Amino acid sequence: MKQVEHIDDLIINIFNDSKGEFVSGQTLSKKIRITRSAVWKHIEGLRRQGYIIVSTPSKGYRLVEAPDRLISSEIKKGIKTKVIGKEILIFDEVDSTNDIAMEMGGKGRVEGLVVVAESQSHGRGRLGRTWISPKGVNIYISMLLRPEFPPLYATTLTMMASVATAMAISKTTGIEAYIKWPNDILINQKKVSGILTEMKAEEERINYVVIGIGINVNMRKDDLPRNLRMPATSLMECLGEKVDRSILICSLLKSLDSNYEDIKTRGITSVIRKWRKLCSTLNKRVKVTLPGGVITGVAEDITPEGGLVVSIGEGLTRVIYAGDVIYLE
Ligand code: BT5
Repeated sequence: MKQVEHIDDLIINIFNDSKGEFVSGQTLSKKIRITRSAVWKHIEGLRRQGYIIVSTPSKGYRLVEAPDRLISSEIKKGIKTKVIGKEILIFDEVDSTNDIAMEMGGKGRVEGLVVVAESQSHGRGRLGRTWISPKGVNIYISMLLRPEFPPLYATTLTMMASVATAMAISKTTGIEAYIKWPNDILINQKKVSGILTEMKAEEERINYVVIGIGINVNMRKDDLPRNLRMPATSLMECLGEKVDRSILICSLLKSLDSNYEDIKTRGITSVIRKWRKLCSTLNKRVKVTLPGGVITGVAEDITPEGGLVVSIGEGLTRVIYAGDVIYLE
């Protein structure tokens, strides 16, 4: 597990500011306060990561092409948030960004800490399922929150994340994305994103919550996972062109931050209102697989705690808090 180097980020920022011009080794060494041989070592390191950097003894270094890589300073520059994204950690490869954020929560790290990875070796869905997480093409992100409401309302945070994800996707790409209860984001009935909320709680209070979001961004059609319970898609497949992952992450963090602020200052009603608008599950005939069996009926409503109200006939309803939904129409 290697955190992407801070010095590399500084060098890239200087190259970006130079707008394609040469930057001398001396300038880099002065600005970053490292020796010229350390500059050279970092340039070599960046080349190994796929950066194309030309150099001449008289002029110095020039960045010709950068690989598609997430950089925390670039993301920080693109957001002005109150809580979410105050600290952003980016890793090349982790087991699961949720595991890292949960660990950080246990260590008392600040609310709003965000963990991002280029790939996950054990990306997780609910109930121990796998989240397929190839390198450098998608978004795998987890954030640490310390909300001051009882554990019963934790599902509201999954709803908040679903709203923020659907809104960020639509804003960045212009594609309409919809929420499928409880934690899927769909485009054209295919799954483009999934959300995993985990928490450490006592009976009456939440110690901390981690919300993990996976979004298939630039996965090519042929690389999309097959034979899943629900067909998968990526934003690139829907849009026909690559999507800038940094811009999408910035939009996601901003949307999460403003919705979280809404919950804290005005309660959950406004997020639930937005959720209803973006949800494709309500008023549909559904089959719900529960831990203890299967029910069918019409998804009628959502409770303030995030439970799905399903009308099962003869005037009877059931409220479901966890399960997998299939649309029957
Ligand atoms: C989810 O679970 O959809 C939650 C996924 C959360 C992933 C994020 S990535 C960042 C953070 N770190 C983690 O380790 N996890 C979170 P669930 O509803 O249980 O759906 C899982 C199912 O989705 C799998 O069993 C597959 O059928 C399907 N699936 C797996 N990978 C997929 C992908 N990349 N795209 C679409 N579907 C996928």
